[in-house]
Amino acid sequence: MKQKEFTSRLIHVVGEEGVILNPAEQEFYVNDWLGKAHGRTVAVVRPRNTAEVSAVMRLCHQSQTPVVPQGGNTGMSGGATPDMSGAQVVLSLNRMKRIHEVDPVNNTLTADAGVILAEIQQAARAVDRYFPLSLGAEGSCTIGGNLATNAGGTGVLRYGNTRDLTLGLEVVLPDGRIWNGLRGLRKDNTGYDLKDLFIGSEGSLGIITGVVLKLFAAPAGRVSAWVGAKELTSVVTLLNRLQAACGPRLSAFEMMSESSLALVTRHLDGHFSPLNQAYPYYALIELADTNLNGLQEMLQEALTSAIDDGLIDDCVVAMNEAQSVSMWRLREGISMAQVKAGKAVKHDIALPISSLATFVKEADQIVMNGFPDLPIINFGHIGDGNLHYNVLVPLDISPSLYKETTAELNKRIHDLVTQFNGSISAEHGVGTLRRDELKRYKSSVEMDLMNAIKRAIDPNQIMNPGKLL
Ligand code: FAD
Ligand code: 2HG
Ligand code: ZN
Repeated sequence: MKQKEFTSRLIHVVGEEGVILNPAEQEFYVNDWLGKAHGRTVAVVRPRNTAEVSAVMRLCHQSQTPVVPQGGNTGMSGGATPDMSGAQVVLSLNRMKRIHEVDPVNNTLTADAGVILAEIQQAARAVDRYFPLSLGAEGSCTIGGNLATNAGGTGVLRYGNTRDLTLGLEVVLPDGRIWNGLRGLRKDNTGYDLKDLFIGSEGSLGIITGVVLKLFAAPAGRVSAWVGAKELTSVVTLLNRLQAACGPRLSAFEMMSESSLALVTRHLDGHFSPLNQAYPYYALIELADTNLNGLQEMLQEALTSAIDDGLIDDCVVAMNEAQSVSMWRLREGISMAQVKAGKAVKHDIALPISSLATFVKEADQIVMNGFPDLPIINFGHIGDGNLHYNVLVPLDISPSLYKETTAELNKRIHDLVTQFNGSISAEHGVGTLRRDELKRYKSSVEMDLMNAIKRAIDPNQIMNPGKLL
């Protein structure tokens, strides 16, 4: 099919305003948030509903046109960016924004995949329920993108990741057929769990068009605290103590190294720092409950005893929501501060919590020996064992040296992750960023099974080619 005929058939399906052909208007869709992935596209197509997605996919199936699904385009692994060929279609879900049902009795919410995560959270709050997925990009990422990457964020410690929050799915397959699995059931043993195949598949198997999500009782509020410690191992011990003392009230436990906080204060947040003195490690801790009585005292008491025992060095408990918000702003600012400060070589890794401190000691040694001038930006969701162990490279580094440094750092850090039985992709996904490394670190049996699933569902390989596999 000629390009002109193809684009006019796209317009026939979704209307003029649903197809972007002008390269200047395509700019947002062909570059990623980090400014690292760039591509070109034959057209950006923005269907309004599942029937239109299905018609677009039928057309792409017929013409063998590769499709790159895109939600909010906040991903960090290059998964939503087309390649440079100009032959791929970007299928954006950003006009599929309806919340169809909020059911406070079944504790479920049914929505289109293009709904922004913050709007899902808001719709749950409106019926006095809670949707716990929370991450720095929540004002612009979509729930479909969250499912496609099995996003993590700060609530995983208590509520699990996106997979754990999903009950049902609707997916348009590569040939345009629609699988309606929009069931709000907590038990359904009728064969293979197909929804779990699509969650985390990064657009490589089909287009997620609708979701049924779990809702939870709304917490009455939260109490936050900021802790300073000399050793990472003390921070991990504090996590265990708080889990024992506070049980499910412990709703977040984030760690930041001094260099991560310094980056935020230098590039974003003036000189605000919750403690008077600097420490090598900080933790941002949050308790939440449906009943706030005694919550602040519980946190205060646990932290005071940790100071008395010499486990941590200092702490401050937020006295109100505004203080909580300022603490969280520091934590959530680290990604943007990295973009401003340099080019981060990112390692989004998961480790057994018991190995975190030893891993970091060894990794720090590797970086300090091999790359003594590069700052380590180490932070993350250590309550669930997820570190963002990043190394900052100057903005003006030459492309060839950047490539060489990235390859060397990735190899050394990811080899170490593997020695500790960890994962080289905890929450951001594989995309193009980790695709080649995946083969190195996954067994051939796992790769064979994944390739067999890909061939079974997408035999013509039109779904997000070059990503993940
Ligand atoms: P996109 O970036 O548009 O796409 C991501 C991938 O999903 C691509 O492979 C794309 O092809 C595929 N995809 C998107 N929509 C669909 C669909 N409907 N059907 C099929 N495939 C689809 N991530 C975390 O996990 N935890 C964090 O704490 C976190 N913090 C972040 C903070 C900042 C400041 C930023 C910029 C990003 C952060 N991220 C985090 C990464 C990112 O926000 C998440 O990966 C998010 O889930 C991506 O959603 P999106 O809608 O932007 O997806
Ligand atoms: C976070 O936890 C995100 O803030 C982004 O996952 C991590 O910028 C990063 O490396
Ligand atoms: Zn993260």
